Amino acid sequence: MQPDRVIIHVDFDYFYAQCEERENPTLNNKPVVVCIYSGRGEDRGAVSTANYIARKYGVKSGIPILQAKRKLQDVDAVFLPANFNLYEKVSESIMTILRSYADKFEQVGIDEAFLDVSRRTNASYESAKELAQKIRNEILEKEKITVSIGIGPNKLIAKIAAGRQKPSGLTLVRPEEVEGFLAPLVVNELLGVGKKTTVAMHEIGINTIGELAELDLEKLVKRFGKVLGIYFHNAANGEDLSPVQERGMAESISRILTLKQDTRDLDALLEVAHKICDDIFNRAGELNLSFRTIGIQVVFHDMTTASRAKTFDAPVESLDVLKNTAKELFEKLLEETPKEIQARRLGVRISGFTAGRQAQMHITEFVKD
Ligand code: DCP
Ligand code: CA
Ligand code: CA
Repeated sequence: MQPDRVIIHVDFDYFYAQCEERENPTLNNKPVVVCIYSGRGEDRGAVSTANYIARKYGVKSGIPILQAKRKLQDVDAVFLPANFNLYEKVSESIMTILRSYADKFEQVGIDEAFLDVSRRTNASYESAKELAQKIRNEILEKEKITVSIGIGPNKLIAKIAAGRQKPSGLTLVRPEEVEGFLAPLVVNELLGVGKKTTVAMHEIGINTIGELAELDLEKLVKRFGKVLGIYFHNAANGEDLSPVQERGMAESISRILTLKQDTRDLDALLEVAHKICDDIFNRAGELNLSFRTIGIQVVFHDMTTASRAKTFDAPVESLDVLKNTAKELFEKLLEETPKEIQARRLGVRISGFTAGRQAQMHITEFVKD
């Protein structure tokens, strides 16, 4: 049997919007909406996230910017374009703080992480709670960002707990409380239960995690297949053995952008592609990664996609090589697609990483056990 574990999950509150508030105090007490503009005309694009004041008006991630503007038309709201460099910088600083509190650490995306604190707390939930408060205070003091924290016997419970009392929440679920904690929650609180699965579960009369937990495993397997059926059964019963583990080096760095208009003009494509090249080359430099593979990707106006790549024997050292290779690849790709098909979006990707000296040191630093 696995020894008792204590896992902490941390999720930063309304993260992109909170970064903007931190940088600009005049935003205080106003609805703040962070937007990802598509570049195809004013106000076209989607809401990335919004602060909690804006959420009261129904603004949330993923809705069109225009819809958000309508919802907030009578109030003094602020709409800002996403500034990813800022969010990445803040995220990195907070992750460094979090890592220092963990026996084992796992970052998930830009604003979440798991900390296995079993050893340093002696598997005590009381000391885990104190630790969580310390973590929260340090992040607030040093980075001026509020986070929500969940504590539980595994990653599944810790993550659900962190989402229960946002913002600035701290939710503790001891092993003996797991069943009662999960039972009343709706099934889509479980990771992997999306819209379709929720509907499928409603069809067999399942609404809550408690109901799912009581359902015969055989019935679940019949309906969802062996792998998913067993997963749902275990998850609904609060069981999750997955370890907290440091994620390896990124496999690739890429960016994709939408063209101002559909085109197959090479210069128009390269204008955007070179911007992306600058970006990803810098990012690889920051991470001290050398790459050997350069790839391009195009989404055409009919939503078909195509990609091409080239791998070098030795690491690519210069931005010029990256840009020239991207150019070659786009040229070839255009030649090989029918004349009437126009490009709409394009991306550049680098991969085949080898770590520079500094990055290697960084990686061994992570291995604490
Ligand atoms: N994000 C995005 N588009 C989405 C969802 C999220 O661009 N459809 C970005 C913006 C968010 C960040 O990812 O700030 C983190 O996503 P979360 O789902 O954790 O949402 P928030 O941190 O914004 O809010 P919450 O306080 O609910 O965690
Ligand atoms: Ca968040
Ligand atoms: Ca998140």
